[in-house]
Amino acid sequence: TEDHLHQIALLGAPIEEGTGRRGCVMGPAAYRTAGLREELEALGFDVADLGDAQPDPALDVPEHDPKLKHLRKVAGWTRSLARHAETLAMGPQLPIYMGGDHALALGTLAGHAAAAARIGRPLFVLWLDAHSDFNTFESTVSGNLHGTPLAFACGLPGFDVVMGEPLRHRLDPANLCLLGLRSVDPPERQMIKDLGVTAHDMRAIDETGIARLLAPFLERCAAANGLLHVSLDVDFIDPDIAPAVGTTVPGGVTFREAHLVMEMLHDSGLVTSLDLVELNPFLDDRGRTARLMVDLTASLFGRRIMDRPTRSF
Ligand code: HAR
Ligand code: MN
Ligand code: MN
Ligand code: MN
Repeated sequence: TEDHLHQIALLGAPIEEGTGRRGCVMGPAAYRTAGLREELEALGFDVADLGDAQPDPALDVPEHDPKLKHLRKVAGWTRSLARHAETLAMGPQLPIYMGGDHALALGTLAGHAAAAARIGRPLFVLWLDAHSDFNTFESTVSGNLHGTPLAFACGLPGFDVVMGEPLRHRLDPANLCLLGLRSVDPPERQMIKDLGVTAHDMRAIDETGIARLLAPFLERCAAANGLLHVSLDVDFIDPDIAPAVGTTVPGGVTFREAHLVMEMLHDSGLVTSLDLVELNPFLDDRGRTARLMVDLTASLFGRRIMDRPTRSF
């Protein structure tokens, strides 16, 4: 299509304070080592590596909160990434955020929601994850803030301290789709139900097939002329083939299911931004998870086995 993006910007977001475990700080370097830029260039894209973002100081936020781990650091990252994301979303490049743990989505979702409001198109979000990441500051038991970005983005109360002001633009829960779930906390389950969020767990994938679950969401996004932000958590994929993540959950999607999602996303022509999150290279097995994430990204940007008509979802 006319507004199809041929330019990609890579932005590193080496945040690891949202998890209970160190190592995600090495994520952006691992994507570079695994050749993310080169693979995208081989697909014909003009790729600019913008280097790594830095967190804001966020000195108004308490450094030590008894319940919420590294709140100041996470707030600083959120503010910085929200700004970067809003700017990138208004420009000609399609941004890929190289994490970094999933708390980086507090920032990217805020930024892309703000940009969508400026552009005047609805923001849709596809959340590929074993976890629902729908905890609030009230409901979180672990205090790990990578478990909160969707609750924050949907405008649930209690998060004002993160931005230092109320969230300006929230994500409409009707435009959100969670896929790959197999670890959902009871309060998250209730929140998802109350908000009417589309959430497909692994059982639904087993029974229905991943393509049949994804297609209606893409149709809705296309019909609404939506912008589509994809957030790919490493633990979406089965830990047998993607071990480099701190929060492995058995029973994840297969190699082909993951690639099929990416291939359908490519064919849809809808994706306007992408998070690659939770890669912990310290836990990897000879770089295989980093390479798998690069290969999945390549599928999303058009690497294919055989030619297909576009919009075949
Ligand atoms: N629900 C749990 C919590 O809030 C686990 C969250 C883990 N999240 C991620 N990202 N690894 O999806 O603590
Ligand atoms: Mn073009
Ligand atoms: Mn996650
Ligand atoms: Mn997860």
